[in-house]
Amino acid sequence: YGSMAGLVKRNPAFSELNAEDIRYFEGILGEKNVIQDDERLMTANTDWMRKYKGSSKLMLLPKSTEEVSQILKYCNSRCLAVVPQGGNTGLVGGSVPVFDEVIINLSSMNNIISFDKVSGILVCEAGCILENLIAFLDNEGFIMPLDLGAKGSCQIGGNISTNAGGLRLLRYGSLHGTVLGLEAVLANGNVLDILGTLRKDNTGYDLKHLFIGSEGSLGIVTKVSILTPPKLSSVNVAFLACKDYDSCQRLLQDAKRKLGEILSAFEFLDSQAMDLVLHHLEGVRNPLPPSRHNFYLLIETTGSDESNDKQKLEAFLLRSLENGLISDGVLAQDINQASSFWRIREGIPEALLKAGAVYKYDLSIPVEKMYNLVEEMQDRLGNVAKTVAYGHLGDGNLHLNVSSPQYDDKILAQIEPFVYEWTSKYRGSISAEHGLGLMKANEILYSKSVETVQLMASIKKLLDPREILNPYKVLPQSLISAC
Ligand code: FAD
Ligand code: S2G
Ligand code: ZN
Repeated sequence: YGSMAGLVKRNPAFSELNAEDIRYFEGILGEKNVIQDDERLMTANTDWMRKYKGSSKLMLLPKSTEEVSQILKYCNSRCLAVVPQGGNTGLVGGSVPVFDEVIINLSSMNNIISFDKVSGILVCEAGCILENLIAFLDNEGFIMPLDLGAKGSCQIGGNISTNAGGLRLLRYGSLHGTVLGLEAVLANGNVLDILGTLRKDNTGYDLKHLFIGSEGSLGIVTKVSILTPPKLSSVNVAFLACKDYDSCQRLLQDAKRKLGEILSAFEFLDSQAMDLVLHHLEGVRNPLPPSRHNFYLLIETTGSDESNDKQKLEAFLLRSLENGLISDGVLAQDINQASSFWRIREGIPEALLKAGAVYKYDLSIPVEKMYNLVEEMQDRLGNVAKTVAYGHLGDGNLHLNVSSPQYDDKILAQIEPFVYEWTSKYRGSISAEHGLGLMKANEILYSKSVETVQLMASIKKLLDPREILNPYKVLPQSLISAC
């Protein structure tokens, strides 16, 4: 879809990069960490969906907090805008430049600093890839409290900066609960060390929460301390089919009661999502005999007693079949089958990308209403595009995606502002877990009051007075410059 520069104007207060800047950065980082190569810049300028494309001429690869501090201190003094970048898997245009912002990529800061096997507290650098942390902890008998389809590329610093939700939030909660502390570098180069590893610390304002979900607009997260749960021995995964959405949401209520403490994930996808995955992903098949199933559920339980947990889940499935809440279901017999069920759910974004243009909406909506929006959206679109619905039903988080062979402004006009107005009418959130980025910076008032956003803008102004950190993102430009 190319550059979004048409939607925003480059801030004339920002300087343009010059040869002296490059020399300075090479002096502190070494030439090989100052990237001007077109190929690598092309990748770093383009988001995962290939929907947002910046025109940065420079990517920096700092190896330490000290180097990040020197970079920001210099950029702040030169009024050079920057965009912090982790794994670049963000889906709202937040991780790539809009114009020529300098890209500060954290990939080289990927060391594990400490792990306490008694408390399960991990301290690591922000550039650690989520999948690598999962593997490290697996050896120690622990797991990460979050898991998402982008685990192979996304970094813990990016997860924190987007307050990523993911597939395990239902059981382990949000990063606002599991992150115990962090280290961040502010726009002026000051290093904020709130890298505490205490479960309880009530000494003053808990400032780490400002950075969790701030999408690189308040500072660059350089280190993290996070509480990791022990890895439990019995994990069971069931793949179920329901004849209607009402059954799905009633099953969720049942699962919370009847599976209770062992429930660890409750994901849903509709038949359009299933069709896309089967059509676009190699080697993926529907574990249930195709029939008039309209909805699929993936339920995972995690506990410490294999026989008890399996028996509990089997009894739950049997009861759900008898009372008609599910029309079919299969319990994974081994880890491979469990992974094949997860592959269906986690593969949907990739299948959507292969299907053509995608319009992504990540919404928190009251569970009982959720599918009404999907049906109304499909009515509005008719046959010019397809609605695809899936998501973390357990968290009331709908991923409503509209798929069409090519991008078309007329389709967008059918979706926006309708989808935001609808969500706002039900007091939902126009961004459940992906953040606002560039895509929704001007839509925040559908979910937050003007006074609230004005306070956010004044905090932004306090921490980043020259607005060099990830400009044009998260908050409406008008409100920031009005401060
Ligand atoms: P990036 O995309 O590089 O950056 C994201 C934002 O954080 C940008 O605004 C960037 O400026 C900022 N940032 C990055 N690193 C730092 C840092 N160290 N300090 C300050 N700011 C920083 N998201 C979910 O919440 N739940 C899901 O289930 C989920 N599933 C996904 C599945 C797929 C296949 C894909 C492609 C994406 C998915 N996402 C999901 C979205 C994305 O993976 C998350 O937002 C993730 O947390 C981004 O991490 P990242 O390291 O790629 O960050
Ligand atoms: C998920 C991924 C992004 C999307 O799969 O849970 O967060 O909306 C999403 O395709
Ligand atoms: Zn998600």
